[in-house]
Amino acid sequence: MAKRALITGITGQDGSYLAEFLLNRGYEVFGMTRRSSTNSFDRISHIIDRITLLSGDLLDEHSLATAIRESQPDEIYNLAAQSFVPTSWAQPVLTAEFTAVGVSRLLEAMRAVKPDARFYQASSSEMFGKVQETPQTERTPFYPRSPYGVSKVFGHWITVNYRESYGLFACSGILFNHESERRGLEFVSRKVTDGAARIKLGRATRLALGNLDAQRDWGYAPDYVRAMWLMLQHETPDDYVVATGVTRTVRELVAVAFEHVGLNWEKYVDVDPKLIRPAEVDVLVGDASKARRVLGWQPTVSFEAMIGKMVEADLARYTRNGP
Ligand code: NAP
Ligand code: F7E
Repeated sequence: MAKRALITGITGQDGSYLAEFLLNRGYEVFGMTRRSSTNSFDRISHIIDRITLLSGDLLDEHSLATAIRESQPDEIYNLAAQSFVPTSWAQPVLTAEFTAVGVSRLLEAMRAVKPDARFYQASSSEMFGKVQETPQTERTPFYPRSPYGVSKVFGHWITVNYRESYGLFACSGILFNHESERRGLEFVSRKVTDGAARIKLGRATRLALGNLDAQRDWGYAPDYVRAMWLMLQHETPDDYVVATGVTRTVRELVAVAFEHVGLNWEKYVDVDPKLIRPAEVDVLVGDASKARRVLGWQPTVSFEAMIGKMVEADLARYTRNGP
């Protein structure tokens, strides 16, 4: 019989890639979506006939229990969250409700309705924040630097706690930044590839950015959803860092994207002080040797290839859509 998976956050970047990945492995895929006045199905429109959507919200535990009851999942992937770091300063309480307490609600619903399901929590390198050691591993202490990071620390520890308290098969994947053609336009990678494409096509003349010195360990999202799945296939539940092991500055990211369209970025980019964060995570670099050793996971797409794909997709989108 086909395995069944329930994905919260299926309309997001990772949710859409994970749904495709699981469909390709013969899974029956259920996705939880929340009601809005206009739907946000762009990333899943190509597979919408092959998945079952269930209505639910991380704020509403009853809806989570109903989604689990209706889907009877073997695996639950909790990818839903308020995931944009700057918004977490503007809406800290809502961020905590979604990104922190929402994890407790989902775990409680699973404990009550389907305790034998396997659970994946989308934890984040933002938990390392002001890093206590380099590179960061599963044993590096957390020091989050935003309400988002603080909320993710809660989500991580409540997942570990439910594993230890109730014996649930619950894993926390500590994923470093991962990007793609489906990344939201507000995140720096996509903002830059979209900006380079628009400037190349004469649709914009300038691109405003914040801190160009920040350093991130950027990987490709389809590689990272494979790691989520591998965690739930292992015989024992555990926590894993998923990263490339290479860090780059935002400035390097900008240079690679603009170079791809044959432009010198320094002529087009402005630094806008309004985009500087109240507290910054200066440099992240992950050590994924445990995921490599135990799960056999490794990234397959280089940073340059990923940025190239993203710029090409943005150019194609504007060319397709006309002036
Ligand atoms: P994303 O594109 O922002 O997607 C977030 C998803 O969460 C969307 O489907 C959104 O639905 C849903 N959502 C938000 N609030 C919700 C609520 N109250 N109830 C139900 N659904 C809700 O994020 P992503 O990049 O795919 O990331 C997936 C997960 O991994 C997130 O938890 C993120 O924090 C975490 N993470 C991401 C990265 C990364 O680099 N991408 C790294 C580490 C961890 P709508 O479409 O309705 O808004
Ligand atoms: O910023 C700097 C900014 O917003 C990266 C989320 O998926 O990954 C993501 O969080 C860096 C920061 O991602 C702009 O200051 C400069 O240092 O793309 P970002 P993030 O904050 O690292 C983690 C792992 C998650 O878990 C999150 O959910 O880029 N930066 N100029 C800028 N950032 C943005 N957004 N916009 C700028 O104009």
